[in-house]
Amino acid sequence: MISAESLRESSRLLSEARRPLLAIHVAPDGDAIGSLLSMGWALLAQGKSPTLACQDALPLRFAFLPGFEKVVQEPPPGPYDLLIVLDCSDLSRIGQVDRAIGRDIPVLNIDHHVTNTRFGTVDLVAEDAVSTTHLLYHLFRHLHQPLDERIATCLLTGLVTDTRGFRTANVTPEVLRIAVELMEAGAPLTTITRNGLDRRPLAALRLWGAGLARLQSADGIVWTTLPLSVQQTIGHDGYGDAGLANLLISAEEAHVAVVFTEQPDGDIEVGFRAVPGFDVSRIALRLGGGGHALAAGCRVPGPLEKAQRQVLALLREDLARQREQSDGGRHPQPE
Ligand SMILES: [Mn+2]
Repeated sequence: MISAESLRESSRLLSEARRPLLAIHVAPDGDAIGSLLSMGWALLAQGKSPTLACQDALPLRFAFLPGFEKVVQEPPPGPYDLLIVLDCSDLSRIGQVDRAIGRDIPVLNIDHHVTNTRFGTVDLVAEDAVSTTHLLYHLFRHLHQPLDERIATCLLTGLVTDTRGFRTANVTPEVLRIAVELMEAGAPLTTITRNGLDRRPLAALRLWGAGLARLQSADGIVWTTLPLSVQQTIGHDGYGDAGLANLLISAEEAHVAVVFTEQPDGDIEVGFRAVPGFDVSRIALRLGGGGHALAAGCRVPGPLEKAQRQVLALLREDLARQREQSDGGRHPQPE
């Protein structure tokens, strides 16, 4: 999964650092937060003084995670001697945290997105890792970092949330073995599953209602739009589509699901999901975004109607090509 050399290089960067700045992506998810906090605890244990940063406020349902309250949105100007970027396919994903970096410092890029641009001084990147915390597990083993209850809890949170409770196609017996080890170290699986996957603000359910009311379907694509006015009426103050794309891809008719979310700045956030056998990371990458084969996203200029028309046209083309390239039976024509 990861080369011995990248593990060695990572541990060299870490051993040379005294005051590392740790950053995760905007609109943080369970894997990003679990990665940030577990890395923070490991660095503290090694006598470092880490600063943990995320441009956006962390969702409160993750407040059970040890160290949650230590994360800052605007890190002090430093100086820092290492930037550790976690769960980001490219450096722009850390948003305005980059303002705190200051002088030129080495970058340790730890990520599992297939679209990762290898922007680090050292890249600890493996696309077959189910989560960034999966990579951190191996890094911590390499560093002989003991897995105490805090670290185990944060690591398991990334495994559980990015695999949606061990349901994705990339879950191997090895992943489950790691989960067992983390539970034995004290990680509370039920608390993690409930907070990481099953809880959401009431406004998110209202947003789903609005999105479902506008649902459309054609050519194996199921999609909807979330205009800014609708989000404002509902009082949705979260990020993105509140998981609506995951709900749409459960439609039996769907090969791909898309949610178009209008942003306050007029841009449109586009979230893609695919059923196994299809790949939406290619179109997301082509439109300036990134992600995984089955879950990806990008931002395109508005207005909503135009973005919808253009993205759906490109997607239809791309899906037709994917069905053509496949071996006939693998991609049935949409009903
Ligand atoms: Mn992740």
